[in-house]
Amino acid sequence: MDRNTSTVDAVIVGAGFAGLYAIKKLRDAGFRIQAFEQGDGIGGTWYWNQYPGARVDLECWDYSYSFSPELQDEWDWSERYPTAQELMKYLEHVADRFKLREHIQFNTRVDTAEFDETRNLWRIRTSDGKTTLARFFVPASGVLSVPKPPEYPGVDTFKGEAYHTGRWPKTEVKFEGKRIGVIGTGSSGVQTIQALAGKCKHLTVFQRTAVFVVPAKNHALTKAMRDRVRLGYAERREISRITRFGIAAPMSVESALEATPEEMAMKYENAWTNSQLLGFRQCYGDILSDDKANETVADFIRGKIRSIVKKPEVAQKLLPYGFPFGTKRPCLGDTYYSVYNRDDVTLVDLKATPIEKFVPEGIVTSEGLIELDMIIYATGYDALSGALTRIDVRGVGGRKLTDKWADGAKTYLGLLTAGFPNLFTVTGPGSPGPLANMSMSIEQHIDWITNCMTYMRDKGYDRIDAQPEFEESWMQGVQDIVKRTLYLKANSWYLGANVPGKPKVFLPYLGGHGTYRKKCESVAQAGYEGFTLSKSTSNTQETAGAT
Ligand code: NA7
Repeated sequence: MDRNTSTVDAVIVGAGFAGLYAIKKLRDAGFRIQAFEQGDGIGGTWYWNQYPGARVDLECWDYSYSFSPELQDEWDWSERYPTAQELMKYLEHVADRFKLREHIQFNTRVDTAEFDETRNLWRIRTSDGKTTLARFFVPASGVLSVPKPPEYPGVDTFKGEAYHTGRWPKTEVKFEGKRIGVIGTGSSGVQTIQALAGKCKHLTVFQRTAVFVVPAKNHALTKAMRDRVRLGYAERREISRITRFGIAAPMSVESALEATPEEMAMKYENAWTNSQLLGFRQCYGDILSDDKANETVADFIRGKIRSIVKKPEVAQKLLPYGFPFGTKRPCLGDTYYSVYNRDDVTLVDLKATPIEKFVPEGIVTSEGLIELDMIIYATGYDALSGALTRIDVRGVGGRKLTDKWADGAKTYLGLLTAGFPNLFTVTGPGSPGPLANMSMSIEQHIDWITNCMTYMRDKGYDRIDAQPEFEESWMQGVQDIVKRTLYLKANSWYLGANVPGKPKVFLPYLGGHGTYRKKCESVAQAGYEGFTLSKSTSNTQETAGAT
């Protein structure tokens, strides 16, 4: 073997929430591991998304690791919804506390991964020109990590500053005295807009689809608040593991259609006042499955928008229509709607006045040139499958992953894709991933993967692959579940609808985090039902669950 080639048990991609936990778990289980991270620091999503106002939209108690009670006890969150900077500090602390950095090679991109069928090894080539041979390949590269650029003529001709929220520069960006345009009004856009209003000469928001923004009610945390949560923390985490969204939030089973107007008004007012991401969806059991029930929430929030935004013509543009509430991830924001009462903020409704082109001075819409000094793209991501398909992955018979997934990503259980043995997808297509608490989803996946690899090592297996018929049936199940909901009515990133040319297939499993966890556990207990495990040396093969 030459100097440029090394061998490990597992290559991990990424040093965010998932990558760090994968490093810890696999190393502690005795595997030799090597992690590669494209950035020059820890943090993953939070490393790249340092844009103004960037915060997580789940409470810190839930969006954090649960694997270590000591970590939980020693880390003091300062706010209900921590900033990207605080989340980076937390992840850096985790990396130091558990001595994870020594396993990470920074500033290194994984370019290709090719499965060697004769030896059951992945041959992984990185941007430093080196090759690593690994029994297992664990891309923990994130579900929202490949920024999606805007698709307009002349984008590159703009002569001012231009940034994507998902690739925010590490150097200071100055806003004072500048005319800034923000394209996109998803979570990233909403947070950026709130942070920049009043901090620049003029802010122009280019809105393609009006979103539902519910109050964040972010606040600083006191010691008393932290102590109160810590008292019941273990139980809170246990409950989270069996719930639909991976959060200990009680979900109603009542129908909105059977509620009296007074009762409904009271519940919605309460959800608005004591808001959190799931607040409205908690009120009734049919919000995400019945159009009429959903419309009651949508209508309530539209009423709030009308009452906050003073100019009726602006309020009208901000009213979300055309997709049910909750089928695009709702955004959190305390000042979002009132920002539009400022004279130095302009809303451009791209449905009425579309962008025609970019020019050196700014953006030309159907109503003329808007001169800008800076453009911020808050245009989202090639979600779920994007990070993995950016790597040139070739499985059995040299088949390209991009060819296999040309009509939509497919996996069995969201964990392996048939024909690509020993490649574990973390919180990717076919798993609940972003439709549940991401940190919970990550821990559940990495725990399962570690147990599976340990089982294989103990039994002497060196290859695991998903059986195609189990994969088909799992993905069919994913589609069957979503058809019973309203999610297909929105052009969301869950569906790949935000990326031109991407197949429109709903990728996350909607059956709930708790149900999914049980399914994964029962598959493992049944000797990895639906997977084929084999040993290259003795040529033994065991097919669990073959029909
Ligand atoms: P999102 O939620 O995908 O939002 C992207 C926004 O950018 C959304 O408003 C899009 O409008 C808009 N967009 C995308 N392409 C264009 C073009 N070409 N022109 C105009 N507007 C465009 O990404 P975020 O980064 O905000 O949030 C991602 C997740 O991170 C979020 O769900 C949370 O989980 C955290 P559209 O709605 O597609 O019409």
